[in-house]
Amino acid sequence: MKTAIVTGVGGQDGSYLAENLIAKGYFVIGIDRRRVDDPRAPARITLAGLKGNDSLKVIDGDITDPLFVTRLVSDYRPEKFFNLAAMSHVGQSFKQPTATFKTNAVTVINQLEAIRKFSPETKYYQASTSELYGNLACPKAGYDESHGFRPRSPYGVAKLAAYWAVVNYREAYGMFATNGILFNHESPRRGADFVTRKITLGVADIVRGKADKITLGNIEAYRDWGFAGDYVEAMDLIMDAPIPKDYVVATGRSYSVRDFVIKSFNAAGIDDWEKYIEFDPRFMRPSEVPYLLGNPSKINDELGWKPRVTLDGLVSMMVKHDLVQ
Ligand code: G4F
Repeated sequence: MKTAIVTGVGGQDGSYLAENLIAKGYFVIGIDRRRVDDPRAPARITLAGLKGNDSLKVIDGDITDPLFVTRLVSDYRPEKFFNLAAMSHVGQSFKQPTATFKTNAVTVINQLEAIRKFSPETKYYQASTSELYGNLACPKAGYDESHGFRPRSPYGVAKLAAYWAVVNYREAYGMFATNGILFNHESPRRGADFVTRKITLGVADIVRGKADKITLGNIEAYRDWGFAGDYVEAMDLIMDAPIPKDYVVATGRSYSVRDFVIKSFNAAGIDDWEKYIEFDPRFMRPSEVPYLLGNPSKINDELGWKPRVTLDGLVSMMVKHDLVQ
């Protein structure tokens, strides 16, 4: 049986990827940080559909511990290693810059080194990000793989170091190591502190009379938002490619946070959305990424990947889900 390790298995992407790999016949070893046994904890919810599945083994472990990682790689010598665990909240990274660097950069080097030493045939996927581009002038067709980087947060800086570590191990040691440069991807499993889910949960609370406002920061930022379920398919296509390369994964369309707000209220049948939105400077970032648009031509041409869900489809899926919670 083919084996894959997925770090961050309890998160949005990890849970979709685990489902996807299991459906393809993989035995998945999912790494999750030990947490109190709270049935509402995100990992318990996202993995609920896989409960009791013999093809999933969840191991509690801390990816910042190099000995844990080394033992994991040498014990299982998996066919694929997907590194999805991270300190993934950009705003929060300003408050924890060194912890973010340890989790998002140093651990990647530890994982690559463990694979180089103990399982050089293992293919490695790093969850890289559109945050690398920062605030450069975005080409009309969107950022692609040949574009330079200029991160704007401790999160982006750490992910940039990890990006280059992956490229370096590929070039120096001939390892199958890749970066998926994913633009924003969302779903009903998205954490409530990311803007899309905060909005759809807020809309649902307003409809039910449990809240009368949603407080947000910069609603003029633009993002290229796709559906996380589509993006995990891209991850595995990248790992099955004949040659290890880095790929942009995006929809090729960018919308503002304001657009997402309007669409979410409209999906719940509310037109006068403005009276429900309040500005709160606490949600502003010391430096912002104002505009992100990805150009997915390379993954489309070389690997045949295309997103299936549109932004309207995504908004409707998330609002519907949150209305019945
Ligand atoms: O939803 P966000 O927090 O996502 P962000 O910062 O774009 O990062 C996400 O996507 C990246 C890929 O590009 C990933 F690498 C990263 O791990 C994460 O998944 O914020 C989106 C935009 C930002 O411009 C933010 O300033 O929404 C703006 N925003 C406005 N009000 C807010 C809020 N963001 C959050 N989280 N909360 C607000 O109240």
